[in-house]
Amino acid sequence: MKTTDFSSSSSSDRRIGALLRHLTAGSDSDHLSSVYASPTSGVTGGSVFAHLVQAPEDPILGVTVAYNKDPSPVKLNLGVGAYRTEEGKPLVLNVVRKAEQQLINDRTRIKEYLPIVGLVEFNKLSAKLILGADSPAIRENRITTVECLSGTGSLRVGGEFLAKHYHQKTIYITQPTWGNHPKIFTLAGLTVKTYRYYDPATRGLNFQGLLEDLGAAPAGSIVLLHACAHNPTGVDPTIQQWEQIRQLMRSKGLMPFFDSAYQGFASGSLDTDAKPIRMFVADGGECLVAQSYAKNMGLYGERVGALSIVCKSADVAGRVESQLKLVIRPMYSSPPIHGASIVAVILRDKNLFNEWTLELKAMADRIISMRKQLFEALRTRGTPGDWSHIIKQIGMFTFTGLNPAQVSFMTKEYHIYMTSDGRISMAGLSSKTVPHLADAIHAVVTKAV
Ligand code: PLA
Repeated sequence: MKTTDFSSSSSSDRRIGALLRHLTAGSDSDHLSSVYASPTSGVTGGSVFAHLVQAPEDPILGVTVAYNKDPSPVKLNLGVGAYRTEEGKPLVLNVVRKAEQQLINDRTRIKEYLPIVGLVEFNKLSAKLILGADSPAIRENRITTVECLSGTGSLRVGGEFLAKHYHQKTIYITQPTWGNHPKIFTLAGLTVKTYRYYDPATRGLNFQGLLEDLGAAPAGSIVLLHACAHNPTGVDPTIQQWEQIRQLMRSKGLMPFFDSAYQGFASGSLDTDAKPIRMFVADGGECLVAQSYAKNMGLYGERVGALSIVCKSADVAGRVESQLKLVIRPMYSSPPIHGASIVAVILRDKNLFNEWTLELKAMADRIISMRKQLFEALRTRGTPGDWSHIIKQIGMFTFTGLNPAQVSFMTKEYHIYMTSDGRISMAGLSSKTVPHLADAIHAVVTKAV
């Protein structure tokens, strides 16, 4: 009999295996499997996964699953943040169609693997887009940018890099935040804590609480900042407040990690929405930025994004990049070509770029107009309560203040789908559907569910 020394194995399964072999000397693997198998498994037809419980749907993407099952003709999906036209249809931007046509017409294009860091031109152009063409970090070549799988992938790669190489393992995220943030960073190997951000009483920023919590965070802690259009609250600090946040964070050596999922969607201007990030870069300090092209270029399913790490010197940036490659290679090896190529075509061409900014502004303006229409519709109905936050909040979402019971009533009675925290995606509304939503909100708040 072949003897194997399992004594150094840390796995209890392996130790049990060794013990069984010992007890059943001369046994074959059939004998072992009969001991290992659960009573219902194997040839009798049961599954080795039979013990699994049904996992809950994702709190955001699960809303779409429920919506898709609803046969009602008046159903409305205001769950996931996905832009819809006035006709309620998903939108592929005209510039994206043009860029794709260019790519298809170019017979020299090939499908070889990209490098681990992705499409190099895309990376350069993405850094320029978020930091500004005149950024000192770009001029001094002390930034590394890697293409990642949209915003989520960029956050995850950045999180794992920090967990491996940064001395502080705690990341502070806003209370509340996008539901995926805590999961991404926990799985990346960081410890997640929250800082106060939103004040339900004013439906605005709890600036005092924010300053207190960041002021009390241990020196060097990582702080996740929503660059603009905070999800889910739609509440952003003013530029003066950003400056105070910057000063506090720099004085304590807190590490800024920006999540920029909505550049251009808050104000309609790419430069205005990138301002908070540029303030942190202008002071010469280090930071991380996760960028997504899902919303602002409508490339949701193409999964295009970038992670940039701004360093103190070109030398450090080069070593950071070498380590990022070690994070990426075993995760997904290298990123996809198509989406990043679309972005590169648009960002490199002056005319296409200008056309994009116009289409982006049109999307942002339509969302702003939905805010006004919904606010007016509630006013016309005399709906009790102050609904001015609908027009004050910015970006894709309104944090209505409706509670889970009220949301559930609206789904059941009005076929309106939204996340249970009362967030609605304004981008999913149209002039035609505003009255239906206003009727539902009016009904639910006057009913005292
Ligand atoms: N960061 C924030 C703050 C987000 O809101 C989202 C997407 C992402 C990152 C990730 O987007 P990406 O990976 O597609 O680039 N939030 C959406 C979608 C729009 C989602 O939950 O996946 C939302 O409805 O909240």
